[in-house]
Amino acid sequence: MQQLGQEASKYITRNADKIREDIIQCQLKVQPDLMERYRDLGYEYFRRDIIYHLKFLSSALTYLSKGLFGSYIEWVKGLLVDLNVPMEDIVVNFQCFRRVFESKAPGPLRDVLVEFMDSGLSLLDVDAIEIPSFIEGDFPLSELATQYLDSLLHGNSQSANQLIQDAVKKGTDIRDIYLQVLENVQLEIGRLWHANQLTVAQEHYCTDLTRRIMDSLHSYIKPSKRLDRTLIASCVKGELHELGIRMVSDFFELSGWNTFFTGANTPTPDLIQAIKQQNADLLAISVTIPWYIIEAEKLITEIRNTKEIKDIRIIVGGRAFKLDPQLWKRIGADGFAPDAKSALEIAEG
Ligand code: B12
Repeated sequence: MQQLGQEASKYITRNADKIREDIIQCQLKVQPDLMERYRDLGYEYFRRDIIYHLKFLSSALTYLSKGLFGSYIEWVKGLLVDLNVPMEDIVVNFQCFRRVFESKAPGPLRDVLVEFMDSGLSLLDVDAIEIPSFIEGDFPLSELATQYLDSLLHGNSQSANQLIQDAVKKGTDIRDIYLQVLENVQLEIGRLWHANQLTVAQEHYCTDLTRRIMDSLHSYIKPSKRLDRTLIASCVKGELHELGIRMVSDFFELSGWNTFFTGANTPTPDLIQAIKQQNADLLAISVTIPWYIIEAEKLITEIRNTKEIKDIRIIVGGRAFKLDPQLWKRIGADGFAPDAKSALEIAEG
């Protein structure tokens, strides 16, 4: 069955352009006014989005994970509705995916593709669940998180920075600032962007400031003991979300580990070379966008086939693995943790 999913995934990747044209033809038959309603730019986005949907579907099929595809459908539905795309257009679009697969996909792949589309379509019927705010929760630093976000959204970098520096000087643990303030505020920024309440420029501004504040906090990392253990922390090839794995790396450093943080978009051969050179004990890999899970799997396979480093312990994490909690096992990792604190716990436990 897993092999069928992988073949269906390859079929989509190889034929994406043709499948897209068939889906568009199907949708134009049902909604002939679509091109006129969307105008040039809207129509371009509509065409582009079909490729995005196919990429997410393809990565979910690789791991036969309806959970991964379902979470994408819920996410994309919320995104498009908030951008004022009529629900009917979204439903017809995904119905056309189903129709095209049913009529054109080769025999054995057809069933699995139709099954995945049916599971996705069933979620379009359900009312969108409103994602609650990440900073209004009942946690000790929620007020600081609210003030910090407020400063960011007003473009007041000095006040944002001052809030964090004051909290550290008052003795607040950097780890609490990372997880309760910086992580939650990043997730809140993502939520606001998804709800069309924040622009990409604002997100970039906030993320960059948070990254710079993390840089400034680095000077406070003074572990009470030094361990003779080395962590390599990295994102896979293509993956640009690096704040989370940076937090993981800093947590290990605070606990006395030597850390070698390579950050975003690290090419596999270079990472393998780094593992050898650093004589690392542990590799932490981060994936946020599901279509890069395959890169993590390829990396792990290559490490297991490389004599000098084949026994290194590998843990994975990041948003993609949280969407389907069983996924880490299927790609051959040794462990998974949902946040930086538990990453350290599984490594040292
Ligand atoms: C900032 C951001 C970006 C920045 C990243 C910059 C940077 N330097 O990191 C940029 C602008 C590059 C970006 C790009 C994109 N993004 Co973006 N981005 C975000 C945002 C708003 C915040 C991410 C973040 O900083 N999180 C905070 C960190 C601390 O959390 P974390 O990564 O989960 O890490 C914690 C744990 O997961 C864990 N962990 C992390 N790694 C590891 C590893 C191990 C081993 C372990 C054990 C634990 C662990 O520990 C961390 C700390 O506790 C999210 C929103 C969200 N909900 O995630 C969207 C989001 C992830 N992005 C999204 C999208 C769609 C994209 C783009 C595809 C957009 C586009 N059309 O181009 C691109 C893809 C780029 C790419 N190739 O990777 C979507 C993904 C939707 C989906 N269905 O998958 C999100 C969810 C936005 C949204 N709400 O819709 N993005």
